[in-house]
Amino acid sequence: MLKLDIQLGVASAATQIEGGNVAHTWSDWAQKGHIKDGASPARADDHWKRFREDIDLMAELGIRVYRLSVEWARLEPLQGNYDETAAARYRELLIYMRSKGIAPLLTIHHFTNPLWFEALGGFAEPANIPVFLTFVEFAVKRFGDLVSEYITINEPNVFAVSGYMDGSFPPGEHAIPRALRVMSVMAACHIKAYALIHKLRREAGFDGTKVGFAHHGRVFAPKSPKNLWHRLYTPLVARMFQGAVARAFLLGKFGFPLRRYGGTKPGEYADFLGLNYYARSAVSGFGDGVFDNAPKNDLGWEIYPAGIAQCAKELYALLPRPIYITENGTCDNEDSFRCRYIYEHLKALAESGLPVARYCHWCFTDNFEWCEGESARFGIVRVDYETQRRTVKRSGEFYAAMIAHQGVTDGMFAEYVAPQEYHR
Ligand code: IFM
Repeated sequence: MLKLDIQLGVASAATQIEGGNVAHTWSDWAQKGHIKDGASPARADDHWKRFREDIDLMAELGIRVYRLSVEWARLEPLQGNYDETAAARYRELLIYMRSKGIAPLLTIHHFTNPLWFEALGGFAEPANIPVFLTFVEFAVKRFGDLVSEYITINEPNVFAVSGYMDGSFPPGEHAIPRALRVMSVMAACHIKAYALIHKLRREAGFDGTKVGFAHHGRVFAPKSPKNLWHRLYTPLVARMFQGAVARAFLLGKFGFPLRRYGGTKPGEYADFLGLNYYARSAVSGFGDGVFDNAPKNDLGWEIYPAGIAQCAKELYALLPRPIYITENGTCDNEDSFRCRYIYEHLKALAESGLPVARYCHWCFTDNFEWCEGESARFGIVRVDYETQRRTVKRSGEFYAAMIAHQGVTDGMFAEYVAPQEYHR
């Protein structure tokens, strides 16, 4: 029996599930033909209209915590021009989930910018820090009575590297200094948003506020341990991709290769450590690699369960706070190894001795997976995009059973985990 003292929830992001024509960077990116299967976030899971059905399904599976995000471009379609009807709909969603006993963990920024913000230079422009904060203030004023836990920004390193270094995300740039500047500006946004959210909720008479960010952590290892260059590159890549970002966001310390913007000060800027963990990278230079014989998911990412505890430990060494796994999951289009994946990652956490309070599985429903479109399935609930029919997968049944039993019984292990194997 694997006993779990970890609250099990699920995660999602607005652009990936809501659907609808919204003037943001990802609808624009899709229109420009950058999505591999030609999909668009305009379809996704139609969750904007079907949220009750999705929340009902979560409640049926016993889920009690849901990490969701708001779509900035929907709430502020033009700068300073807020859509109160959209805000009212998010309130309906939040009220509905709370009525089903599901607590929200609300992400304010998850990869997508309104087009007007992008035109101002987005997060590459330090002058835009107050623009982001104005939106944070709007969100907390509208939803603060319903939400006590916030993630300011999701995966700033992935956002910056994919958008400004490898060019796979909008705006599709290829310049390392720009990527570093974006991470630095986002860190300033987070630090200021951390203080602002606490202040606004305190002034409104609410307590229990918790604020953090969702860090994308990977394990980096030299592709060939005998190769000197691989060994030298490994700590450098780890620092540039994640180590420096974590220090900046959590502690307000800006060392190489980041810079301080916005007059922030060193301090402690997280009430929990949010970690999104997926894979290990084999390092042979800049860029992403995989080990030859490693188990891999359907996108070719290595499956390396021990890494989730390793990354959590690194964050905890920087700032000892309760750990929230804000994402962990895998692209398994046939749902043929997801139960084993979940089991092994949770086991690594349970055995780590770290204070892991929460685990939000990515994702609840299959959804629009950015550049991969609809063809990469991460959900424990299958979505037929044509009919929008939802079907709980075997991994969804397993997840519900883990919640009901607060762990994995020997019978569950034999039924769901033991028969599954990873591809190589
Ligand atoms: O779908 C994404 C999510 O938006 C951010 N973290 C990684 C997930 C899987 O790629």
